[in-house]
Amino acid sequence: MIDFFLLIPLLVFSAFAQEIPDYDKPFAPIFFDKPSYSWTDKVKITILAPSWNTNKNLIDSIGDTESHPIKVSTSEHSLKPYRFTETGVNSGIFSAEVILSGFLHDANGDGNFDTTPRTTGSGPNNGFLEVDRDSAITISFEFADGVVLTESVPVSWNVATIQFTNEEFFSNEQISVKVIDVDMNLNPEAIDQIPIQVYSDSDVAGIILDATETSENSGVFVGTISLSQSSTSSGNRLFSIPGDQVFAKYDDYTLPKPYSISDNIELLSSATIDSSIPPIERIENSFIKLSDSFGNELNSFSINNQLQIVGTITNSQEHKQSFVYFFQVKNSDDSTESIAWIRGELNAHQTLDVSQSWIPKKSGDYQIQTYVWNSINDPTALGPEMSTMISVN
Ligand SMILES: [Ca+2]
Ligand SMILES: [Ca+2]
Ligand SMILES: [Ca+2]
Ligand SMILES: [Ca+2]
Repeated sequence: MIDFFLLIPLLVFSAFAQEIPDYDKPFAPIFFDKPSYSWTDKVKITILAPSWNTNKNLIDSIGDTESHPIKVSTSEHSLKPYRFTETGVNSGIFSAEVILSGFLHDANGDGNFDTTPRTTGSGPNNGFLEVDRDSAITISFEFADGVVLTESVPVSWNVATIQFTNEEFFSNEQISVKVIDVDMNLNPEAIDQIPIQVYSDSDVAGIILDATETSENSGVFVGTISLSQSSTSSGNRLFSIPGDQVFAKYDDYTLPKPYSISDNIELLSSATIDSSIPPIERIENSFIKLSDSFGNELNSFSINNQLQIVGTITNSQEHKQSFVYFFQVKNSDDSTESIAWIRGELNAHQTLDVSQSWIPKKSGDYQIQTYVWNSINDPTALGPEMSTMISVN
């Protein structure tokens, strides 16, 4: 029963459209698959024309006759007659495709044109049509004698967007950047590529990455790189160390009004690179050793005798690390008797002995502590704290 009720209005609608066009409220059964197009897009057009379904058992065609032609045109170029074919033997719906072929233009700034403008084809899927940057595609169909249906859709360029997939990456992660520029879908039936410059604070020249279209007709481009802390940039590998900003730059040479056709703009995205090693594991802080000024290990301690507090630190990372190393002595009241620090930088995997002298002035028990921070102003611990107790007589 439900099917029956749905069928009735459709038949009435079709009959109305076929016989008595209402010119105050024009019947325009021509549809485009997008509200606007770029200069090298594929345009899919659908026309509802049930009265042209002349054979319920065959795929019918429309538009390819001299008496009732379909014209696909811009203000400068046109394809006529252009054949549309029925989507099913009894659908009454007709469709066709036209690929826009743009105009001569260098779309990526390399000095060469990237398009092959041409106007050719007779439908339903083989047509190419030249278009300008600011244009429109118009379909006109002599639907019945003296009744011409038309529908237009705008063509323009678009400002691209560029973005890293995250705001922050770990240094051992793959890093992806995405550019959306539908104007660079230069061939809607093949995967296109665009160049993106990717660089870091540590390598400002960086690399040129070929970003690949996600599908034949998407206009969305993704490129992926890896980072190295120890090797120079090459291919899809960028030299960058934790703490760097990385940047991706895309030049859009296909800009809409009010830009001129020859303008280009630079679009930039940035992200932060964080070490994949947690801060507390970046520097290995070894046990404290206590010695006299000749380096001999001490087991007993007495007033007014200088002792050396000796620590050993190792950089666990593939890159340089600056640090501040603290020596602190506390008495049995937990008050600080002495504090000193050393500022420095460790190369990748470098081990360093650090020492500080101290002369006990009073007998008693003392706690000696060492710890390592990122900097005086950034008390992020880069390694575990070490502690030992001594008795001074
Ligand atoms: Ca048919
Ligand atoms: Ca070019
Ligand atoms: Ca493409
Ligand atoms: Ca563009």
